[in-house]
Amino acid sequence: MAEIIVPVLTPFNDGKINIELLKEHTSSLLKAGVDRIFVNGTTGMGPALSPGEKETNLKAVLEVTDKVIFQVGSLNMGEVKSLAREGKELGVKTIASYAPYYFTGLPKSLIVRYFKEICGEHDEVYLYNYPSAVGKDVDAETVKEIGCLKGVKDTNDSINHSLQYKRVNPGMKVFNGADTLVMTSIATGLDGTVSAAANFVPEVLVEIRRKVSEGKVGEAMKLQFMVDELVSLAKGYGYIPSIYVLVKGIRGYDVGNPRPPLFPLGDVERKELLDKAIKIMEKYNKNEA
Ligand code: ELE
Repeated sequence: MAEIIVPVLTPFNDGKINIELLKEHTSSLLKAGVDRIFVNGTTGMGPALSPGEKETNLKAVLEVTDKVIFQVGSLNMGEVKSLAREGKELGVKTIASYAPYYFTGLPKSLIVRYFKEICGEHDEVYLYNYPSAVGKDVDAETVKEIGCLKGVKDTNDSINHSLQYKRVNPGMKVFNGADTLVMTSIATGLDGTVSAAANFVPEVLVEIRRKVSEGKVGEAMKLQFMVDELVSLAKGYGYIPSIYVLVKGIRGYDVGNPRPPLFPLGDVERKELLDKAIKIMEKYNKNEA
C-alpha cells in the first residue's frame, strides 16, 4: 500500500523547539493514519536548524514512534556524517538528505560524492530531491550513478520526473513530495507521498488513498482538489507559517510557531486564513464543489 509520509513541522516557542508539542502532534498524525514521519524536512524548517536542533527533533519523534525518516542534509559534510551516524546509533532505519544547496555550478561528480559519503555512514539513505528550492536536480540517471540510495522523495510538479526514478532504478522506493500530486502518486503506483498538507488534513490524505484503492478515482480527485485549494490559499499567506495556523484551527491543538525569518502570521491574517480554509472544507463536505 502506498505510504503517506508527513514532513512534520517543528513547533517553536520563543525561538526554542517545544518538544512536548512535537510529540503530541506526531502522535495525533499517526493516529490519523499517517505511516511515517519525515523529520527536519522543508516544512520542519530543516535548513534553518542547527545540528543539535535536528537531533532534538529526532529524539522527540523517536519517543513516539520508530517510523521515522531522519533528514540530515546541510552544507557541512562533517555535520551531515555525524548526524547520519547518530541516526544509526539511535536505531533510525532511514535517513535522507537534500543535495548541497546555494552553491551554483557544482559538477555532478561532487553531488555523487556527497551522497556516497552519506551512504558510508548508514544502510538506508534516501535522496530528498527538491530542485526548485535546492537549485539542482539530482535526477534518475545521477541516482543510478550514486548507486547506493534506497529511495527518493521527489518534490516535483512533474510526475513523469518521479516515475523516471522507477524506470531507471527499479528497486528503489519513490515518493512524490508535491501536495497537489497525492492522488496521482498513489494512483500511478509510486510508493507514496510526502505531503506537507498531511500536517493539517492527514485524514483527507488517508481517505484519498482509500478511494483510489477502491477504484473511486473521481471521488479521490475531488478530495485532492480540496487539498489543492487549501494549499493554494495557504501559500498566499506564506505556506510554512500558515501550516501552524491550519493545524491549530483544523485539528484543534497548539503547535507553537515557526521561527523567524519564517515569521508567524498576525492575528488578522490568522483569522482570515482560517475562515477561508473552513469555507473551502465546508464547500467540499456539502458536495458543492
Ligand atoms: C514539500 C514542500 C513542497 C514537503 C517537506 C516536504 O516539507 O520536507 O511549495 O510544493 O514546493 O517538499 O511542502 O512545497 P512546494 O516534503
